[in-house]
Amino acid sequence: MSLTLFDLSGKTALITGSSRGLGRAMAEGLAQAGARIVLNGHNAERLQSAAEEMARAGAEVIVARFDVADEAAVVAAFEALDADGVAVDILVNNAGIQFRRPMLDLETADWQRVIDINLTASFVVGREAAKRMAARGRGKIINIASLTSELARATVAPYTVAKGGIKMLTKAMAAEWGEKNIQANAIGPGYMVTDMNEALLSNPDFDAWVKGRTPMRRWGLPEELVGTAIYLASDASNYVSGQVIYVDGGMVSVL
Ligand code: GCO
Repeated sequence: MSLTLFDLSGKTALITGSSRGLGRAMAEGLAQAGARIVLNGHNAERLQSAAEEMARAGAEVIVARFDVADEAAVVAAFEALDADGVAVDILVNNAGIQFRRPMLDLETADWQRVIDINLTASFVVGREAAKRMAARGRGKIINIASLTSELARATVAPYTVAKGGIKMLTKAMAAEWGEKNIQANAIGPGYMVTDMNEALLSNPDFDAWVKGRTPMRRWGLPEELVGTAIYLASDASNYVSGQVIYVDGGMVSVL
């Protein structure tokens, strides 16, 4: 009985920003747990090659190309999925960008772009998914938070503010959508080996800081999010909502 709780067979998962990085790792992991995957990105070439690679590995993959920050495109994408009879049971709001600059030098337009993509888009995509989940009487929403949902680091203010907002958006979703049997939770990755962190990984001082500051003394690997993603996407978490689970080697819990 216990392991079937984690079985995602018959479920469809939309993961935004899933042609690479953390989103791609979670898409592959949810596919291995049995889910059909709706792969999303805004770069057509990267999205198509990711879908082909996953299909060759045996995953059932649908491509949904849209920019999460373009509300009209998001609405149209969900209408297209409706028309194709594709019901999204699991949403992973993963798409996000980083923009590192001290606030004294930060243009408001750059601030706004990070907020639009990393926070507002999760509300818009979440709302469109939840409308349909509510009609079906069940759904799983997994927002991707961050260590910066709890702690600030200099030079990443808009990202920090957005990720702090993601933590509270997750609780707001839990508050409003619990009665519709939608569970909304978040995963807070630690310092992970991703393209977005290339500049940090290749900086010896920052690399040493991460290893010293993390109890496990190492960076995390994208595939190390998969177990938590499967748990939050599955029946194993049907009475869990509003939570943030940090997958961070212990970093957020220690000084
Ligand atoms: C940075 C990093 C972090 C990590 C992650 C930590 O510049 O500090 O990009 O933001 O990516 O979000 O949880």
